[in-house]
Amino acid sequence: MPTSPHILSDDKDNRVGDPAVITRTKPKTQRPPLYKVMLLNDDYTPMEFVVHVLERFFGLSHAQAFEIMITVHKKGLAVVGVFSFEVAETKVAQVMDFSRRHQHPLQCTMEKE
Ligand code: TYC
Repeated sequence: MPTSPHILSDDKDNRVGDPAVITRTKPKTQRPPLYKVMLLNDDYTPMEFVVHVLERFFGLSHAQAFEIMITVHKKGLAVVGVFSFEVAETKVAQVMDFSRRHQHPLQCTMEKE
């Protein structure tokens, strides 16, 4: 059945050219939201410990880890990586737990991109 005599409908009764209807031509592929994982500077955590954390939990090379550690040290924080919610949550928990167990105040947080 046509929707109205003034609106053209296709063979599936979708209204064609009706401004009230938004039609999607491409199939919608939903991407999951991404989360930035950030490391925060403090005055007490040893630099070598931060480098070790970055190598161990983020799979960075020693050179990459050192570079990010220095950025955090100088700027106050840096993005370490971008992940799905579950992976970001796990990384934050691993870093926080490892730091606490070594009695360092290192802080790691996540934020929606
Ligand atoms: N500021 C620390 C120091 O001078 C080093 C440090 C770097 C601490 C990065 C935390 O996320 C951090 N020992």
